[in-house]
Amino acid sequence: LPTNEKNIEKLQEGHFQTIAKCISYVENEMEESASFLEQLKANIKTKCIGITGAPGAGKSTLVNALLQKITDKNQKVAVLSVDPSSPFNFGALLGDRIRMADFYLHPNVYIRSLASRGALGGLHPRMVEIVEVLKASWFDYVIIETVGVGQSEVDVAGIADTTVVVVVPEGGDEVQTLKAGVMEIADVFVVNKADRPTAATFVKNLGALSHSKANAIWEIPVLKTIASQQVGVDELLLAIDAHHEISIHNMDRKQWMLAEKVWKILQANVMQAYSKSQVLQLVKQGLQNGEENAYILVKNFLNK
Ligand SMILES: Nc1nc2c(ncn2[C@@H]2O[C@H](COP(=O)(O)OP(=O)(O)OP(=O)(O)O)[C@@H](O)[C@H]2O)c(=O)[nH]1
Ligand SMILES: [Mg+2]
Repeated sequence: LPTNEKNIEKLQEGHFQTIAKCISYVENEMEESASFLEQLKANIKTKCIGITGAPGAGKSTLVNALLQKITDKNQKVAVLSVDPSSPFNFGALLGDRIRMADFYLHPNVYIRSLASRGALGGLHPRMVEIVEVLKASWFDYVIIETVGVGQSEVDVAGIADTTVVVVVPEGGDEVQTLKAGVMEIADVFVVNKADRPTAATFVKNLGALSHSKANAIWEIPVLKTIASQQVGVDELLLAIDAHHEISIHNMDRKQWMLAEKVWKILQANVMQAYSKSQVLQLVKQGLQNGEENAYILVKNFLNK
C-alpha cells in the first residue's frame, strides 16, 4: 500500500515507479486515499505551473522547450497533460508524445497523461490530489498542460502557483478577441508563434491592456516566444520563477488558493454520498409519479 513509510520515503526521493503507483492510487481509490494524502508534506521548492491556451497555440511545443531549459540546469520536472478524450483535443496525445519524445526517458523528467474522464473541457477530476503527490516528491517544477476550453483553465488557475496563458497573434492586433476571463487567470502571457508578422502589434496591445490592469504586487508580463525554435523560453522561465517568488509571499493569494482546494475536496467528499445511478432511480420514480420539477425532486431526495 502507498501509505507505508518506505513508500512515502521512495516518493520523496523521486522514485518514478513509486510516483506512478501513488498517482494511480489517488486516481482510483478516492475513499482510502485521504489518509495517504494526509501523510504527504508538500515540498516548498516545487513550483506548480499551469499552461493553458487554445488548441494548437503551441503549448506542448513550449513545454518541450521548457523541459530542455529546466533539465539543462539539472533540475527536475513533472509534466501532466490531459488525454484527448474530449472532442476538442482529438489527436493531441499522439502529437504530445512526438513533441516530448526527447524527454520520455530522461531521468529528471516524469511525464504522465491523464484522461479527462468525460468532464468536457475540464481537468481530470483528481487533478488536485495528483498534483499533491507530485509536490510531495522531489520536483523543482510540476507543469500542467491544459487545453483552454470550458472550465479547465479556470480550474487550473485554482491549482497552479503560476498560470501561463498562451495566445497566438491571430486576428492581427485585435486584443479584444481574447476570451473573457483570461485576463483574470493569467499570471504570465505568452504570445507564441511570434515568427508571424502580426506578433509585434499584438504584443504591444496586450502589453498596454495588462499594464492598465496591473496591481501593486504584480504586472502580468507579456512575453514573445517562438516555441518551435526555443526563442524566448529563457525569459519565460525567469518570469515564472519571479512570479512564484512573489506568489509564495502573497498571503491573500495563499488563502484563496487553499480555500479553493479545501472547497474542491469538500465538494468531492459530499458528492461521494450520491451516485448518478441513485439520481437516475430518483428521476425514474419521480416521472412515474408525474413529478418533473427538478427542484422538488432534489428536495424529496434530500428529505428521504
Ligand atoms: N510557426 C510556429 N509554429 C509553432 C510554434 N510553436 C508551435 N508551433 C506549431 O504549432 C503546432 C501546434 O503545436 P502544439 O505544441 O501541439 O500546440 P498545443 O497548444 O499543445 O496543441 P493542443 O495540445 O492540441 O491544444 C505544431 O505544428 C507546432 O510545430 C511557433 O512558435 N511558430
Ligand atoms: Mg498539446
